[in-house]
Amino acid sequence: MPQRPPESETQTLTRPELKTPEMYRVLLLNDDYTPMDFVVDLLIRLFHRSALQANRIMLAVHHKGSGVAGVYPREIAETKVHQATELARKAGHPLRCVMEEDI
Ligand code: TYC
Repeated sequence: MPQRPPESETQTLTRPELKTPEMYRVLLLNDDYTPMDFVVDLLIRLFHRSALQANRIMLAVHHKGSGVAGVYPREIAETKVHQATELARKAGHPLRCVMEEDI
């Protein structure tokens, strides 16, 4: 019969705690100058929205002042904000994109 090693020689394997990541909403803010088509393209390319969803989100931002482009873990949300802002600036548009915790 195989013998187990004494307790002092055994290793306790602990599982690392897996926390679900905190999620952040990436918001687009309305302004009077960024073309509607640019916002729709951005939502399709960067936030992987369908053309229909992208149009709806853009119009919601246009009418209500802000709208959710997507919800992501913190680092991904930060990257999306950075990329959206860069694309807008390079195209000469004042579009603002911000993030907030999704509670
Ligand atoms: N209000 C802009 C216009 O009339 C369109 C727009 C929509 C701008 C959404 C920014 O996040 C935005 N051209």
